[in-house]
Amino acid sequence: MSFATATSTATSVAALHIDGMTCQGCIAGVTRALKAVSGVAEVTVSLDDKCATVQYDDKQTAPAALIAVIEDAGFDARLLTNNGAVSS
Ligand SMILES: [Cu+2]
Repeated sequence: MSFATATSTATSVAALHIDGMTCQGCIAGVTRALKAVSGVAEVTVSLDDKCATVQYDDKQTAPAALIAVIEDAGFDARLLTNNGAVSS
């Protein structure tokens, strides 16, 4: 049995503010950490905006888990928006 397409179905998008990124290496580390989360389909990290945009399957993961892996990678993260809604 083979699974040719392992791509997740992105149902949601979260924007995260990330503090502590200083260079391309940091971006690579954050991107790698986020892409390792099962359910994450697409990751865009901006050093200038201190922001990550993550498309994910909300049946497999959640913004809290995304924040946790970023913090595990050594950065501070908080949720800005989820599915376009500004978090309180
Ligand atoms: Cu760096």
